[in-house]
Amino acid sequence: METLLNNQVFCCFVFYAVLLVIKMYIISIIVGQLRLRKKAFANPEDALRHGGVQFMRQDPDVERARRAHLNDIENILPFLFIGAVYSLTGPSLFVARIHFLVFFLARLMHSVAYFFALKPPTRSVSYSIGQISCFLMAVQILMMVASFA
Ligand code: GSH
Repeated sequence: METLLNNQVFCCFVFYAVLLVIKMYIISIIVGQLRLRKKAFANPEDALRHGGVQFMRQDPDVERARRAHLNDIENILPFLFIGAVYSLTGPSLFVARIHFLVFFLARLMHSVAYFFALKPPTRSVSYSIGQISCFLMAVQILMMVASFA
């Protein structure tokens, strides 16, 4: 662990990775709060506790927040793997930071665009920019390890 934390690129990755995980926690909290505010629960026991089984229902705002969270799971989880392995392939700190920062900002923008239903193609562009950053890291990892395959 000490050796890993002596690796500046890995520390840079950890910084952005942890920020993104915190962002996911925040979205999860928002989903919970929206459920309470809109009285739209996923389970009968929750609905019963908050007024009756009729509140086991869907709400457009809750569903939007859930989709934003799901999209984060689809994209940020792979980044946690790709970014960590990429950090260990010996890239320059400058180049690596650009990859991590671009991904971080793209995912932040994706959440904002999703929550506020920003005009298309804002969300798709954010998603694509994040994917390009991850794809570039994945290619660099493959080039590094291809000779061992
Ligand atoms: N699971 C995604 C989907 O069903 O759309 C795969 C493609 C994707 O992530 N697209 C981005 C997105 O924000 C840009 S259009 N999709 C909306 C979503 O996942 O809810």
